[in-house]
Amino acid sequence: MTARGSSSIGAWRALAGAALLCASVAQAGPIVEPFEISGSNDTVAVAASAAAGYTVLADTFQDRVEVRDVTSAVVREITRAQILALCPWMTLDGGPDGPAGVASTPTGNQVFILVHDDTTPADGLGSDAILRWNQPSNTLTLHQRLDLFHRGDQTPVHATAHDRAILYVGSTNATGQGLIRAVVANANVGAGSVLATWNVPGPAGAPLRGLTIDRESHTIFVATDAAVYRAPLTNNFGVPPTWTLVTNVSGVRSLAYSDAYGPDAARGLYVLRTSPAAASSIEFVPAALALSGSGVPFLRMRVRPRRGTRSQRVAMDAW
Ligand SMILES: [Ca+2]
Ligand SMILES: [Ca+2]
Repeated sequence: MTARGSSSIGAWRALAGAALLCASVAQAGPIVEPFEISGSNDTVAVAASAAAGYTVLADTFQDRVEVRDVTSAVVREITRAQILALCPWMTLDGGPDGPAGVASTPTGNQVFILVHDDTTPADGLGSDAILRWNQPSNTLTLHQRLDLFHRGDQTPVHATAHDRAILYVGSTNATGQGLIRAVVANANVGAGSVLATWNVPGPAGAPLRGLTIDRESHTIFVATDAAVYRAPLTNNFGVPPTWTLVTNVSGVRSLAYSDAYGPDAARGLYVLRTSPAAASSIEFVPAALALSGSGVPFLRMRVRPRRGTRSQRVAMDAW
Protein backbone atom coordinates (compact mmCIF):
# COMPACT_ATOMS: atom_id res chain seq x y z
CA MET A 1 0.00 0.00 0.00
CA THR A 2 1.33 3.36 -0.93
CA ALA A 3 0.31 6.65 0.52
CA ARG A 4 -2.42 8.76 -0.99
CA GLY A 5 -1.25 10.95 -3.78
CA SER A 6 0.62 8.47 -5.90
CA SER A 7 -0.58 7.97 -9.42
CA SER A 8 -1.36 4.37 -8.79
CA ILE A 9 -2.27 3.10 -5.40
CA GLY A 10 -2.48 -0.43 -4.20
CA ALA A 11 -5.44 -1.96 -2.44
CA TRP A 12 -5.30 -4.77 0.01
CA ARG A 13 -6.77 -7.81 -1.57
CA ALA A 14 -7.38 -10.65 0.81
CA LEU A 15 -7.26 -13.80 -1.22
CA ALA A 16 -8.29 -16.91 0.62
CA GLY A 17 -5.68 -18.83 -1.24
CA ALA A 18 -2.56 -20.84 -0.89
CA ALA A 19 -1.61 -19.36 2.45
CA LEU A 20 -4.63 -21.06 3.93
CA LEU A 21 -3.71 -24.53 2.81
CA CYS A 22 -2.25 -25.40 6.18
CA ALA A 23 -4.60 -26.98 8.68
CA SER A 24 -4.32 -24.23 11.24
CA VAL A 25 -6.02 -21.26 9.69
CA ALA A 26 -5.27 -19.13 12.75
CA GLN A 27 -1.58 -19.30 11.92
CA ALA A 28 -2.04 -18.56 8.26
CA GLY A 29 -3.15 -15.37 6.66
CA PRO A 30 -4.45 -13.87 3.47
CA ILE A 31 -2.06 -13.22 0.65
CA VAL A 32 -1.53 -9.49 0.39
CA GLU A 33 -0.50 -8.28 -3.01
CA PRO A 34 -0.48 -4.92 -4.80
CA PHE A 35 -3.56 -4.22 -6.85
CA GLU A 36 -3.48 -1.40 -9.36
CA ILE A 37 -6.14 1.27 -9.23
CA SER A 38 -6.25 4.23 -11.55
CA GLY A 39 -6.18 7.72 -10.14
CA SER A 40 -4.97 9.48 -7.08
CA ASN A 41 -7.49 8.63 -4.41
CA ASP A 42 -8.50 5.73 -2.28
CA THR A 43 -10.96 2.95 -2.89
CA VAL A 44 -13.77 2.78 -0.34
CA ALA A 45 -15.62 -0.27 -1.61
CA VAL A 46 -14.75 -3.42 -3.51
CA ALA A 47 -16.68 -6.42 -4.79
CA ALA A 48 -15.67 -9.59 -6.57
CA SER A 49 -17.52 -11.85 -9.00
CA ALA A 50 -16.91 -15.24 -7.48
CA ALA A 51 -17.23 -17.30 -10.65
CA ALA A 52 -15.51 -15.04 -13.15
CA GLY A 53 -12.79 -13.18 -11.29
CA TYR A 54 -13.94 -9.63 -11.96
CA THR A 55 -13.19 -7.02 -9.32
CA VAL A 56 -15.23 -3.86 -8.86
CA LEU A 57 -13.66 -0.89 -7.13
CA ALA A 58 -15.38 2.34 -6.10
CA ASP A 59 -13.73 5.67 -5.31
CA THR A 60 -15.85 8.40 -3.75
CA PHE A 61 -13.22 11.10 -4.16
CA GLN A 62 -13.04 10.79 -7.93
CA ASP A 63 -16.62 9.45 -8.09
CA ARG A 64 -15.32 6.67 -10.25
CA VAL A 65 -15.86 2.91 -10.48
CA GLU A 66 -13.56 0.44 -12.16
CA VAL A 67 -14.32 -3.12 -13.20
CA ARG A 68 -11.17 -5.17 -13.73
CA ASP A 69 -10.85 -8.68 -15.03
CA VAL A 70 -8.77 -11.47 -13.54
CA THR A 71 -5.63 -10.03 -15.17
CA SER A 72 -6.37 -6.61 -13.59
CA ALA A 73 -7.17 -5.10 -16.98
CA VAL A 74 -9.90 -2.45 -16.81
CA VAL A 75 -12.95 -3.69 -18.70
CA ARG A 76 -15.15 -0.74 -17.79
CA GLU A 77 -14.79 2.52 -15.96
CA ILE A 78 -17.74 4.53 -14.75
CA THR A 79 -17.07 8.23 -14.36
CA ARG A 80 -18.64 11.05 -12.37
CA ALA A 81 -20.11 12.45 -15.58
CA GLN A 82 -21.76 9.12 -16.37
CA ILE A 83 -23.16 8.90 -12.84
CA LEU A 84 -24.51 12.46 -13.01
CA ALA A 85 -26.12 11.78 -16.36
CA LEU A 86 -28.31 9.21 -14.59
CA CYS A 87 -28.58 11.15 -11.31
CA PRO A 88 -28.89 14.78 -12.45
CA TRP A 89 -30.15 15.99 -9.06
CA MET A 90 -26.81 15.16 -7.45
CA THR A 91 -23.90 17.56 -7.05
CA LEU A 92 -20.99 15.19 -6.66
CA ASP A 93 -17.63 16.69 -5.83
CA GLY A 94 -14.14 15.72 -4.72
CA GLY A 95 -15.31 14.77 -1.25
CA PRO A 96 -16.69 11.48 0.05
CA ASP A 97 -20.04 11.66 -1.71
CA GLY A 98 -20.50 9.33 -4.67
CA PRO A 99 -20.14 5.56 -5.17
CA ALA A 100 -19.53 3.95 -1.76
CA GLY A 101 -20.93 0.45 -2.16
CA VAL A 102 -20.66 -2.17 -4.90
CA ALA A 103 -21.87 -5.71 -5.53
CA SER A 104 -21.51 -8.17 -8.38
CA THR A 105 -23.36 -11.24 -9.40
CA PRO A 106 -21.13 -14.37 -9.42
CA THR A 107 -20.66 -14.13 -13.18
CA GLY A 108 -19.94 -10.42 -13.15
CA ASN A 109 -22.72 -9.86 -15.67
CA GLN A 110 -24.54 -7.51 -13.31
CA VAL A 111 -22.76 -4.93 -11.18
CA PHE A 112 -24.66 -2.77 -8.70
CA ILE A 113 -23.33 0.55 -7.43
CA LEU A 114 -24.65 2.50 -4.43
CA VAL A 115 -24.31 6.25 -4.98
CA HIS A 116 -25.13 8.83 -2.31
CA ASP A 117 -25.18 12.60 -2.06
CA ASP A 118 -26.47 15.20 0.39
CA THR A 119 -28.63 17.11 -2.07
CA THR A 120 -32.42 17.06 -1.81
CA PRO A 121 -33.97 16.40 -5.21
CA ALA A 122 -36.80 18.68 -6.29
CA ASP A 123 -38.94 15.77 -7.48
CA GLY A 124 -39.36 14.39 -3.96
CA LEU A 125 -37.98 10.98 -4.85
CA GLY A 126 -35.03 9.29 -3.19
CA SER A 127 -31.90 11.40 -2.88
CA ASP A 128 -29.55 8.49 -3.61
CA ALA A 129 -29.44 5.70 -6.14
CA ILE A 130 -28.50 2.20 -7.12
CA LEU A 131 -26.95 2.04 -10.57
CA ARG A 132 -26.64 -1.17 -12.54
CA TRP A 133 -24.01 -2.00 -15.11
CA ASN A 134 -24.98 -4.81 -17.45
CA GLN A 135 -21.75 -6.28 -18.72
CA PRO A 136 -23.06 -8.20 -21.79
CA SER A 137 -24.64 -5.05 -23.21
CA ASN A 138 -22.20 -2.64 -21.53
CA THR A 139 -25.06 -0.45 -20.39
CA LEU A 140 -25.27 1.60 -17.22
CA THR A 141 -28.77 2.31 -15.94
CA LEU A 142 -30.52 3.86 -12.97
CA HIS A 143 -31.88 0.82 -11.14
CA GLN A 144 -33.51 2.25 -8.03
CA ARG A 145 -33.81 5.58 -6.27
CA LEU A 146 -33.78 5.53 -2.47
CA ASP A 147 -32.23 7.29 0.51
CA LEU A 148 -28.94 5.78 1.57
CA PHE A 149 -27.08 8.53 3.41
CA HIS A 150 -27.77 12.16 4.19
CA ARG A 151 -24.28 13.65 4.17
CA GLY A 152 -21.73 14.39 1.49
CA ASP A 153 -18.82 15.20 3.78
CA GLN A 154 -18.44 11.85 5.52
CA THR A 155 -17.60 8.40 4.23
CA PRO A 156 -20.59 6.18 4.90
CA VAL A 157 -20.48 2.47 5.57
CA HIS A 158 -22.72 0.92 2.96
CA ALA A 159 -22.68 -2.74 2.11
CA THR A 160 -24.55 -4.71 -0.50
CA ALA A 161 -24.68 -8.26 -1.82
CA HIS A 162 -26.67 -10.11 -4.47
CA ASP A 163 -28.41 -13.44 -4.06
CA ARG A 164 -31.06 -15.13 -6.23
CA ALA A 165 -32.24 -12.02 -8.09
CA ILE A 166 -32.39 -9.88 -4.95
CA LEU A 167 -29.94 -7.15 -4.02
CA TYR A 168 -29.62 -6.75 -0.26
CA VAL A 169 -28.64 -3.17 0.53
CA GLY A 170 -27.28 -2.10 3.90
CA SER A 171 -27.01 1.54 4.96
CA THR A 172 -27.50 3.82 7.95
CA ASN A 173 -30.08 6.60 7.88
CA ALA A 174 -30.00 10.17 9.20
CA THR A 175 -31.04 9.09 12.70
CA GLY A 176 -28.28 6.49 12.87
CA GLN A 177 -30.53 3.48 12.34
CA GLY A 178 -29.02 0.73 10.23
CA LEU A 179 -31.31 -0.54 7.49
CA ILE A 180 -31.38 -3.52 5.17
CA ARG A 181 -33.42 -3.29 2.01
CA ALA A 182 -34.31 -6.10 -0.33
CA VAL A 183 -34.39 -4.77 -3.90
CA VAL A 184 -35.48 -6.72 -6.96
CA ALA A 185 -32.38 -7.20 -9.11
CA ASN A 186 -33.37 -9.67 -11.75
CA ALA A 187 -31.32 -9.56 -14.92
CA ASN A 188 -34.54 -9.54 -16.92
CA VAL A 189 -36.04 -6.41 -15.39
CA GLY A 190 -34.85 -2.94 -16.24
CA ALA A 191 -35.41 -1.35 -12.85
CA GLY A 192 -35.68 -2.39 -9.26
CA SER A 193 -38.35 -2.17 -6.61
CA VAL A 194 -37.95 -2.32 -2.86
CA LEU A 195 -39.56 -5.49 -1.52
CA ALA A 196 -38.75 -4.90 2.15
CA THR A 197 -36.98 -2.56 4.55
CA TRP A 198 -35.76 -4.02 7.83
CA ASN A 199 -33.85 -2.54 10.75
CA VAL A 200 -30.53 -4.20 11.43
CA PRO A 201 -30.67 -6.72 14.31
CA GLY A 202 -29.79 -5.67 17.83
CA PRO A 203 -30.85 -2.61 19.80
CA ALA A 204 -32.85 0.13 18.10
CA GLY A 205 -30.56 2.73 16.59
CA ALA A 206 -27.70 0.37 15.82
CA PRO A 207 -25.83 1.37 12.66
CA LEU A 208 -24.90 -0.97 9.83
CA ARG A 209 -21.23 -1.92 9.69
CA GLY A 210 -21.18 -4.78 7.21
CA LEU A 211 -23.31 -7.16 5.14
CA THR A 212 -22.45 -10.28 3.20
CA ILE A 213 -24.11 -13.49 2.02
CA ASP A 214 -23.13 -17.14 1.86
CA ARG A 215 -24.74 -17.94 -1.48
CA GLU A 216 -24.55 -21.70 -0.97
CA SER A 217 -26.68 -21.76 2.17
CA HIS A 218 -28.42 -18.42 1.42
CA THR A 219 -27.40 -17.03 4.78
CA ILE A 220 -27.03 -13.30 5.28
CA PHE A 221 -24.53 -11.90 7.77
CA VAL A 222 -24.90 -8.38 9.13
CA ALA A 223 -22.58 -6.41 11.40
CA THR A 224 -23.54 -3.55 13.66
CA ASP A 225 -21.19 -1.53 15.85
CA ALA A 226 -21.46 -4.20 18.55
CA ALA A 227 -22.10 -7.60 17.00
CA VAL A 228 -22.35 -9.83 13.95
CA TYR A 229 -25.59 -11.67 13.26
CA ARG A 230 -26.77 -14.17 10.68
CA ALA A 231 -30.16 -15.18 9.31
CA PRO A 232 -31.44 -17.55 6.63
CA LEU A 233 -32.77 -15.76 3.58
CA THR A 234 -36.22 -16.73 2.44
CA ASN A 235 -38.57 -15.64 -0.30
CA ASN A 236 -40.98 -14.23 2.27
CA PHE A 237 -40.24 -10.53 2.34
CA GLY A 238 -43.28 -9.79 4.49
CA VAL A 239 -41.48 -10.74 7.70
CA PRO A 240 -38.03 -9.69 8.93
CA PRO A 241 -35.26 -12.29 8.97
CA THR A 242 -34.84 -14.43 12.06
CA TRP A 243 -31.46 -13.35 13.41
CA THR A 244 -28.97 -15.35 15.45
CA LEU A 245 -26.02 -13.73 17.20
CA VAL A 246 -22.72 -14.94 15.73
CA THR A 247 -20.61 -13.01 18.20
CA ASN A 248 -20.28 -9.70 19.97
CA VAL A 249 -17.54 -7.67 18.33
CA SER A 250 -16.78 -3.98 17.89
CA GLY A 251 -14.94 -2.06 15.22
CA VAL A 252 -16.25 -3.98 12.22
CA ARG A 253 -15.88 -2.09 8.94
CA SER A 254 -16.77 -4.77 6.42
CA LEU A 255 -17.83 -8.39 6.06
CA ALA A 256 -17.13 -10.83 3.26
CA TYR A 257 -17.84 -14.51 2.74
CA SER A 258 -15.61 -16.83 0.76
CA ASP A 259 -17.55 -19.53 -1.00
CA ALA A 260 -15.79 -20.16 -4.28
CA TYR A 261 -12.04 -19.82 -4.08
CA GLY A 262 -9.40 -21.76 -2.22
CA PRO A 263 -9.51 -24.87 -0.05
CA ASP A 264 -12.34 -25.86 2.26
CA ALA A 265 -10.46 -24.49 5.26
CA ALA A 266 -10.66 -21.02 3.72
CA ARG A 267 -14.45 -21.07 3.47
CA GLY A 268 -16.11 -18.80 5.94
CA LEU A 269 -16.70 -15.30 7.16
CA TYR A 270 -14.02 -12.63 6.84
CA VAL A 271 -14.26 -9.58 9.05
CA LEU A 272 -12.39 -6.33 8.43
CA ARG A 273 -11.97 -4.44 11.70
CA THR A 274 -10.56 -1.02 12.35
CA SER A 275 -10.49 -1.11 16.11
CA PRO A 276 -8.41 0.24 17.63
CA ALA A 277 -8.39 2.86 14.92
CA ALA A 278 -4.65 2.77 14.31
CA ALA A 279 -4.48 -0.97 13.70
CA SER A 280 -6.79 -2.63 11.21
CA SER A 281 -7.09 -6.37 11.05
CA ILE A 282 -8.76 -9.10 9.03
CA GLU A 283 -10.34 -11.80 11.13
CA PHE A 284 -11.81 -15.11 10.11
CA VAL A 285 -14.56 -17.44 11.25
CA PRO A 286 -14.56 -20.89 9.57
CA ALA A 287 -17.77 -21.75 7.72
CA ALA A 288 -18.98 -24.38 10.18
CA LEU A 289 -18.79 -21.96 13.08
CA ALA A 290 -20.10 -18.97 11.17
CA LEU A 291 -23.14 -20.88 9.94
CA SER A 292 -24.09 -22.70 13.14
CA GLY A 293 -22.27 -21.33 16.16
CA SER A 294 -23.02 -18.49 18.55
CA GLY A 295 -20.47 -16.54 20.54
CA VAL A 296 -17.80 -17.92 18.23
CA PRO A 297 -14.16 -16.76 18.40
CA PHE A 298 -12.65 -14.68 15.64
CA LEU A 299 -9.24 -15.72 14.40
CA ARG A 300 -7.02 -12.75 13.69
CA MET A 301 -5.06 -13.01 10.47
CA ARG A 302 -1.65 -11.57 9.90
CA VAL A 303 -2.62 -8.50 7.96
CA ARG A 304 -2.10 -5.00 9.26
CA PRO A 305 -2.21 -2.01 6.93
CA ARG A 306 0.47 0.55 7.50
CA ARG A 307 -0.28 3.17 10.10
CA GLY A 308 -1.04 6.62 8.88
CA THR A 309 -2.38 5.66 5.48
CA ARG A 310 -6.00 5.76 4.50
CA SER A 311 -5.90 2.15 3.52
CA GLN A 312 -8.09 1.41 6.51
CA ARG A 313 -10.99 2.65 4.45
CA VAL A 314 -10.51 -0.10 1.94
CA ALA A 315 -13.42 -2.47 2.10
CA MET A 316 -13.04 -6.16 1.58
CA ASP A 317 -14.58 -8.82 -0.54
CA ALA A 318 -13.66 -12.49 -0.55
CA TRP A 319 -13.89 -14.74 -3.56
CA1 LIG B 1 -17.27 12.52 -4.47
CA1 LIG C 1 -28.80 11.36 0.23
